[in-house]
Amino acid sequence: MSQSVKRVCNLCEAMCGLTIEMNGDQAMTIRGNKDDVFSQGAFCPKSQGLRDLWQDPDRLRGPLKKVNGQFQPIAWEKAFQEIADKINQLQKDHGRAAIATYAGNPNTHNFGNLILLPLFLRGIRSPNKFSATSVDQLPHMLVSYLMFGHQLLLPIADVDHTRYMLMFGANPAVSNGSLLSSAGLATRLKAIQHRGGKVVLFDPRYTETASLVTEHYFIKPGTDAFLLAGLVKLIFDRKLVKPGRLSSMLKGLVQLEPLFTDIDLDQVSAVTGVKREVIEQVATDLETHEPALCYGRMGVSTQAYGAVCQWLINLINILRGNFDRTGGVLFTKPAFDVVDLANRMGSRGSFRRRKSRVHQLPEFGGEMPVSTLADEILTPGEGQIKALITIAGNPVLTTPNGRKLEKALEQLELQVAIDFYQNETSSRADYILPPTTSLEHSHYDLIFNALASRNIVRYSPSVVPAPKDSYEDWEIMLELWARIGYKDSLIDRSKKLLVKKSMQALGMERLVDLGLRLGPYRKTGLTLHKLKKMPDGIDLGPLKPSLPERLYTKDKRIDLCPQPLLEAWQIFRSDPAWKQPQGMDSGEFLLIGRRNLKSNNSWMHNLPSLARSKNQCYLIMNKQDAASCRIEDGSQVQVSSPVGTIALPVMLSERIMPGVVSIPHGWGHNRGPSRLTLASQSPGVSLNDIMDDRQVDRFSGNAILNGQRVRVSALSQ
Ligand SMILES: Nc1nc2c(c(=O)[nH]1)N[C@H]1C(S)=C(S)[C@@H](COP(=O)(O)OP(=O)(O)OC[C@H]3O[C@@H](n4cnc5c(=O)[nH]c(N)nc54)[C@H](O)[C@@H]3O)O[C@H]1N2
Ligand SMILES: Nc1nc2c(c(=O)[nH]1)N[C@H]1C(S)=C(S)[C@@H](COP(=O)(O)OP(=O)(O)OC[C@H]3O[C@@H](n4cnc5c(=O)[nH]c(N)nc54)[C@H](O)[C@@H]3O)O[C@H]1N2
Ligand code: SF4
Ligand SMILES: [Mo]
Repeated sequence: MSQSVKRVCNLCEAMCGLTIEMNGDQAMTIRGNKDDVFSQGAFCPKSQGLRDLWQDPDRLRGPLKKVNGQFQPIAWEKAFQEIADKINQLQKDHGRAAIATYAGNPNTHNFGNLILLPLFLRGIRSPNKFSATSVDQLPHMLVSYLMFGHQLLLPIADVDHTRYMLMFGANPAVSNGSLLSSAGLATRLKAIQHRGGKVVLFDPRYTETASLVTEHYFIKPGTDAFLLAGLVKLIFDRKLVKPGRLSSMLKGLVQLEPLFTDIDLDQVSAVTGVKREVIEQVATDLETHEPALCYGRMGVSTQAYGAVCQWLINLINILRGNFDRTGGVLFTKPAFDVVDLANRMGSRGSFRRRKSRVHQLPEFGGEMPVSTLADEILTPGEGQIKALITIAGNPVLTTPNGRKLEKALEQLELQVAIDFYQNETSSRADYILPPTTSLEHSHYDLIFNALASRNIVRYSPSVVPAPKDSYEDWEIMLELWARIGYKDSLIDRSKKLLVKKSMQALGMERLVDLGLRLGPYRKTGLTLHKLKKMPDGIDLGPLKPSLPERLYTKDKRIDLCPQPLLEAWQIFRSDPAWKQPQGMDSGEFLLIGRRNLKSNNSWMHNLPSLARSKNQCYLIMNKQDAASCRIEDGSQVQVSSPVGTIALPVMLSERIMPGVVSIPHGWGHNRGPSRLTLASQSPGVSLNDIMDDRQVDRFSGNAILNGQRVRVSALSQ
């Protein structure tokens, strides 16, 4: 029996269309779908992980409960009830804040999770909500909230029509694009150059992407805000401010210019390590290339002035008239408009509504920065966290100071993991509730369609049947939600039961259908039924100008100078580096991160098609630096920070800026009673064991993961 299914890969943000062929029960071939309206055959080796994940013998297939330190199977119903009883008891005894939640990255790739998670979190009603957002894209969302009135309204690079792409701290040749869903992005970057355009990249490492672009420049980690400020200054000084049709939609332009008058380009050059001529050339490029765009991702989001960086990037696009313009950056018009739906539900965003208890970090979007999670568990007092529920997240490996978090977890009265792996975080839980995997349920890209370089819509059916007695993530959350609520009356309980039953009867797909029927393409008669008949998807056209209608600010104008960003600017301008760039002692380096091609954060290292025999977790160091520190290629080195020390092999290279070292995150599969047979054979070490959790962008609360200082020394064997 052979069967072929077309399906969008949900393992990263690129959304490649795949053709999956089943031959019998187990044999499965996965290829790119050439007819896909978006990806036209593009795909990457990681796609094979879909099959491996489904077949992985280590993957949990039923719920587990820890009894006397050992996991034992437990029936679903019993697990749900025991967990809910404990949550209710803890909230009754210690208040709502006693229960914390951490939602990891895969939630954004799963439409059931995206729909159910808000309901689940509302049921828990705890201020202690955390997610991977604050180790990632929080600055992007915060700046969108402050300037455009909605945290989900992110400007998207129109890579297919631009003539000039200025890129900071992104490595799409490995990541396949982020906050820029664009299957086959590497080819699209090449295409810009084939049409006579230019791609310029700033990155402290000569990355896989660097070899695809027209020009690459090293920049000292954590200093992009200085460079971007210098560029804005040049735009003003050279009278290049030409917002075009946006002029009438801008607020705060007059206030803006004086901020940049006394920026000194020689200082900028000294701090960033970028030659003054290069900065001036980029300004000239922005003048002579039209349309042009500026894009900055992880490297400039997770650094000291992440929010300032994203603000300045928006300013560069707006001031040059490349905002809301074909070939510049634009807002999308997704078939299921999550941005508008969130608005209708009253959640455009929020900022500083409260502060975290221990470190007074700001709330954003109802969440607290995850860098403070461990201290919120460890610090006694009212509001202390007593229980943690992780939903598709592995914070022991993915959040700063993982060792501290690991210790904190031991102190909890309840830990629950909704995860199909027994890994570094979930192995410490009292209960693990494993959901079905991707291929066992249908798929729709609620978030990434709204972040794509073209408006498209596709539906993906399930490929293999879900086993009997299995639950999808959303069903697990729904079951728990229905039982949580220590103050619930009998009437509340029965109402919840009713909601649960009707959601189960409806299913998540019906909600997607409703979203499509109410969405911006309703007049074309778009329904899920219609979409299902188009297995290659429907192309809804290129991104188009949509302002001022698409803005969510009250006055329908873009706020160029929101008050909170002016405060962030003041903090930035008082950085002592403006006067005197900080020196480094010998043996001291600035640490940056790195992603691995056949991996995703911490969780694909147990999949045979992706696991590599060669160790991926090594330090990259510049050859000159190595010579002065007497470090040999391939030797073991020790890397220390104020919070920890790790040891790993070193690879010497000329492709990294002197004074900078790079380590990938998501490794360290040699701790805890995990069940990751393959991953534990090539465990690596965890970068986040040495990431200092106290280093956060104090303005936004986002973690600083790039540019922390570390000491590197040779380890005698
Ligand atoms: N130092 C440093 N740290 C970083 C980064 C960095 O660059 N440097 N990057 C940061 C970024 S950008 C991110 S997004 C975070 C990611 O941080 P996390 O989201 O915490 O980590 P992941 O490794 O993505 O973990 C995903 C977990 O979800 C499980 N999982 C996968 N799919 C599903 C599913 O469908 N349902 C359920 N229930 N579980 C599932 C996996 O088994 C795994 O345990 O890491 C951050 N951490
Ligand atoms: N294969 C693979 N794909 C992935 C992931 C993965 O783990 N593996 N993770 C996914 C996730 S969750 C995300 S968020 C995206 C991230 O997508 P990207 O942002 O494209 O990926 P990163 O590799 O984090 O790129 C950050 C780049 O910033 C550089 N950098 C570090 N510090 C600085 C700095 O101070 N200034 C500048 N200018 N650059 C700096 C780094 O050298 C790195 O090349 O990738 C996604 N896709
Ligand atoms: S690039 Fe991303 S979406 Fe495309 S096949 Fe690879 S993992 Fe899947
Ligand atoms: Mo991420």
